[in-house]
Amino acid sequence: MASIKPRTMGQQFGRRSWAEPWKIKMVEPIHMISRGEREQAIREAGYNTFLLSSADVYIDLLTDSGTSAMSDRQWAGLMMGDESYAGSRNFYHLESAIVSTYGYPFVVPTHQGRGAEHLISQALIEPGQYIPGNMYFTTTRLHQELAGGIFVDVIIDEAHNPADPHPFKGNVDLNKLEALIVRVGADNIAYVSLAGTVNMGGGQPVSMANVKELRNLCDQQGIRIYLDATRMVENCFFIQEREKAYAGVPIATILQEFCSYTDGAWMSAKKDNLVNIGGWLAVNHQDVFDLACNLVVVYEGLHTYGGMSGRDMEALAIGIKEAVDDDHVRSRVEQVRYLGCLLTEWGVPMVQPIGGHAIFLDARTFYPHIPQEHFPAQTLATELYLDSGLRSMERGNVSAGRDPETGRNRYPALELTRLAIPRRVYTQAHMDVVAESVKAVYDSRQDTSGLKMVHEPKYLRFFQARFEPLV
Ligand code: P70
Repeated sequence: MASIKPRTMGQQFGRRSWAEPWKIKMVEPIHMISRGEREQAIREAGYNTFLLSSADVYIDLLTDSGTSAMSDRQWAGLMMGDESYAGSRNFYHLESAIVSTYGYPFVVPTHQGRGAEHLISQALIEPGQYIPGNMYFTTTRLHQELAGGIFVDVIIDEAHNPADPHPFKGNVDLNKLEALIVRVGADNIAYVSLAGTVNMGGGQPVSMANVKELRNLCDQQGIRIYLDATRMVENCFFIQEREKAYAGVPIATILQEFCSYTDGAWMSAKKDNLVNIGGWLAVNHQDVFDLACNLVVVYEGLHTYGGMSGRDMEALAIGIKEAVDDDHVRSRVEQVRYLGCLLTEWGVPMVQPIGGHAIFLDARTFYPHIPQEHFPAQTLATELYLDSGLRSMERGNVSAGRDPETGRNRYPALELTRLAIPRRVYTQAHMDVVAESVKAVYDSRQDTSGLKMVHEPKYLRFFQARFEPLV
């Protein structure tokens, strides 16, 4: 024992340690089932982690969506629900939280992010129009396509290379956007679909400089910009960290400025906004608001609840304010980075730089002997579950689905397995257990072979597809 010299996190990084700005008041027991039980569970789930029962999962990094821990204030807010059908006071709290935090004057609540994507897509896209964006997101693109639109990826090339260290891999390539405008004409572009951070690219941020330039170009062309603000708070942390002019500027101020360069935003409140369910659309223009308000009553509910209960809206209004606290955002992103730094140090291939909400393992480099049609990222998710009951998610060619025109499989450059960290839920010790499990699976990578798909749903196939081992 004498030779062991324990070192705190702060000592390892040559600074004083800091910790999460909260303490734990209530706990939820978790435990790891046996290897034999895990083998049976993943077989019965068709080797798809979406089809596992959560009782069979030990550490759940499937998603950071709706899985965060609410604060005592948010739980208190649940008791203050005004469940009136129309004009609930909780809606007005929510509206004012969104207006004062994000800056858009017109707010429409929805049951979750894809509800808002549906409204904006149906309101603004004419069949045959183009929607350029900084990489696709599954549900976002599907709603754009269902409205008759054609998504075009205009993210910078660096975003498609997992090893490229560019600090703002979410940036729009303005040359690609200009080329599209020249090719199809500004009138045939419904709007620019901008996401901060970029989920499918590894949680990578967009810089303030880039959104300003984008605004200039779009102003010249008369094109509007709508923002997927789902993880925009995390994006602002990277701006604060990496763009000199924003060092020391509060996250809340950076967020206001970024949003001011866009015409509106849709939100999955299940992420940044720290609630288990909820979403919203908020816009600058009365005409878009009127369209969305009309659609919301068809698909979600009245425009003063949009699919949420009064108590949900109260918890969300409080979550929005907590989400922009600088200490909270730092501890959230730095926890992800802690896990990422361990794995990087051990040579595990993953998307660099480490993103805001998750570690994205590079499954192609991890398993160079498994071709993409045998689903290396899906295979890696299976192996992690078998090793430790750790649940992750495929973000590769299963997620990319098929081209709606040709019916052919899309083979994206990025074949990733995502370990998404819920906010305010797991400790540093959980991260250590996760890191050691990934390392164990990496060390035995030669013994692994791929999967074949035996059931393929038409839409968003990754949620319900079933697989079998090749051998
Ligand atoms: C995830 C979740 C949801 C999401 C998102 C961005 C950038 C919109 C939404 C939709 C849940 C998910 C969704 C599809 C496939 C896998 C997982 N992302 N924009 O885990 O919001 O789920 O509330 O309808 O990340 O990344 P919602």
